[in-house]
Amino acid sequence: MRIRSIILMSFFVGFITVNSNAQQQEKPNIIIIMADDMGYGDLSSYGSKLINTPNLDKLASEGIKFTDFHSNGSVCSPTRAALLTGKYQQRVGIDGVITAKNDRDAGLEPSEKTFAESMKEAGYVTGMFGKWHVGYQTKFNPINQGFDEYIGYVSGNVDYHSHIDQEGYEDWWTGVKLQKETGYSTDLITEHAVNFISRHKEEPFVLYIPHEAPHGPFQGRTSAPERDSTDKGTQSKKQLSQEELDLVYKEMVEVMDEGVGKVMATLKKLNLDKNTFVFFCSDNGGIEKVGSNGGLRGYKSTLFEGGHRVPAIAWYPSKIKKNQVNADVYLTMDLYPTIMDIAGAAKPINIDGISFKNQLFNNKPVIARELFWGYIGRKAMRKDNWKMILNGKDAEPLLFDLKQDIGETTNLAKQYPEKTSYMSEKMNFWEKDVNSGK
Ligand SMILES: [Ca+2]
Repeated sequence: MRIRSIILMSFFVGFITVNSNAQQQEKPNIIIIMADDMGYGDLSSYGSKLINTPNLDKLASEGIKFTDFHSNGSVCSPTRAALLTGKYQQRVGIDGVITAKNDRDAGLEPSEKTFAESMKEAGYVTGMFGKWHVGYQTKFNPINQGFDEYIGYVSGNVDYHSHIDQEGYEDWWTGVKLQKETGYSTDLITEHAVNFISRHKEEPFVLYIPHEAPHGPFQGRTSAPERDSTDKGTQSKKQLSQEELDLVYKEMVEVMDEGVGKVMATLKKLNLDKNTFVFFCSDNGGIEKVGSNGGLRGYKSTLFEGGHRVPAIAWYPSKIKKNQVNADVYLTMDLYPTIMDIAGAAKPINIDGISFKNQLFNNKPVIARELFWGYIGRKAMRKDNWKMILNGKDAEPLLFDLKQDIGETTNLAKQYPEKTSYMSEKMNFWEKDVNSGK
């Protein structure tokens, strides 16, 4: 009887030990890195011949490179609202850019539950360093949306050196307090991210690193500041030649890539690299005058692929097999439920995104979905390889077969009237649905 108890006891002790290790493994660290306005062709691993991005390329070769990942918006604020809430941004009233000039009272409502709030409930410490762009007022600050720590700027872009926004306001915050720092914003963002990882190495963390690069103003590490607080914001005052612009843009992406390398080296040094999921993507497509959208049609702010098909990389060597190329269609809003799923936390309810953990870890086929984009009166829809765009109420419908025509050159709307009318109807229904709560 006694021997039996001892055996039973050792079994339970063993079970508890194993269980506690498993618990630790069940809570991996999560890092989301987001580039700003970086085009589909701006990384070496996505075909850039000009820009060298060895650190992001390494993440891709050690994990998954996505070829059909999309930002929710074709401009900044909408994509960030979708990332934070897991919903189509129209549902939370952020269909367009929250501008430094006209929208100083607007923002993502504090009542919206962000991924940071959900991850906090799941036992994570949460940090964010970089660009917010979903509200200027204190009530909208990241600190009041679930982030334990925040350093960065709340507008769409700041001078990389003076940290002044487009309207001449100081815009560099520690939490809800304006606090000046000296340095190139990309380097400061990296420095704070690395510091956060070091300080929280003993507990599960979520780290959101929304970089400024390579959004304008186009400034490198040694460029002179262009804005001061008396300046009501003429962006990029200094006129750069195309060649100078290309070189500074290259530097901006490469400094960000260097920062990704520092974050990854920190994970390795602290022995966190086996238990950290890292996801990288851009918040919308590249702009017209610099960088590359890799041959896609359109640019930032359009609903052609160049406006929203973006580079994206997933890395988690202990769970994700290396050297994969994934051609499934995902949107930024899918990241929220995915990281909750990876964390083993309860799935958020009433959202539009889906978890793609099983596709990442187990190569399960993705469920077929109809997906939508909208931007100030224009809308687009994706169903399988078909993409439809309505550039305004009375505009001629555009229908493309992306499998044959990724450059969206041949409008097939007249050849496929049934498909065109089905998709038009779906888009109208979607538009009504996402705007119904307002
Ligand atoms: Ca952007």
